[in-house]
Amino acid sequence: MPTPMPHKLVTLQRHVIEQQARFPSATGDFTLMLLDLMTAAKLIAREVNKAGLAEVLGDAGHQNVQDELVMKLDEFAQDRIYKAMDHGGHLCCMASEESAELIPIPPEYPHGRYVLCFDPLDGSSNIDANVSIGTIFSVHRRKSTSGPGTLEDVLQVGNNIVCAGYVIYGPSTMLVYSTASGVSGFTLDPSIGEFCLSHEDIRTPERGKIYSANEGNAAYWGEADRAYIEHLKTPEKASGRPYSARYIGSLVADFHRNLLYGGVFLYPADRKDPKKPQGKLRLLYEAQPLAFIAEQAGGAASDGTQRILDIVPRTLHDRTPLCLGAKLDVQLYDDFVRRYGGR
Ligand code: AHM
Ligand code: MG
Repeated sequence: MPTPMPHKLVTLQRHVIEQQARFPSATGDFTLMLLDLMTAAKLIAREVNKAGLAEVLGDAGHQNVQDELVMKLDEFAQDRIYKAMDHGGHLCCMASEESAELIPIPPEYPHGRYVLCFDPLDGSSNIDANVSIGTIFSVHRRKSTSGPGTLEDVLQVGNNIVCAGYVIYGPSTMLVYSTASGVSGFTLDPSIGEFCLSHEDIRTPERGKIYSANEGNAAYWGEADRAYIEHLKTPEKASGRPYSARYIGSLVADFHRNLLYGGVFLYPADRKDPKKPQGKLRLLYEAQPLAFIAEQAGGAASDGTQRILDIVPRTLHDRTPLCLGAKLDVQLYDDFVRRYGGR
């Protein structure tokens, strides 16, 4: 039986071009940049999909700036995004979870108006077990006026994001993005090599029914975090039914499921690693972009004391506690943090 067609066929390319038409003064720069990124996503999807067959599984034999083991596919994804984005003339610099320093645009190429921050392959510790993983990205307008991009261009508050999204490499590959007018999801049709609109105007439920947290770390959490999760698990407290626990340990996959079904993701500050008192997740490459998507879909994101999008990054690899997902569940988390006098 032929695959049923959606009621209208819209490719990502067309969608991005149509979004651009909303801004009469747009030069097309931004559109072309997103299309370059889309190409990189397709290359990564191709490699991830054949990961078990090719010699691409396993670690690359060294650690990154975060002291985490780098996988071969991390390096592949980093390289493809860099090579797709370095010469288009749209970016003034990039920053990646896998690079200790700012990534400059080579001097022989023009420097553009935008900054790209990305996590090339999030959840990569899951790669060898064939679990869904993802790429996360955000785009800011540069602050400096010309020439190579600077730290000031990258260390911007999330409120300045002009576009953010993620690609999830799962049973199918999906790209979900927002340019601050709602959230749209596209599924890659591998037979034609196109991302096609499959999830129009994604809205997340106001209250969820799922919680996602690495409860194995609860002994290292603060009291507010423990009490909050306990609350969600207690039927009498959690509006009559306990929340279901779902934790893949791959942020994009956990976030994507919760976005569609309704839920809250929590990675609190913990005392497991004295070098990482703010928890594990990175503000620029994970928290900010997903907070932007969550808010655009009607959800919320907080560190317990403030909106993630209000936090000003101080360094390229700042970490932040993260509560992300359904609006009422995130508000409740903030209430717990207040009630317990802090995290
Ligand atoms: P990574 O960027 O090195 O892949 O680490 C981030 C990942 C997230 O995808 C996930 O939410 C988290 O680490 C899981 O951490 P933990 O194993 O501590 O639960
Ligand atoms: Mg990551």
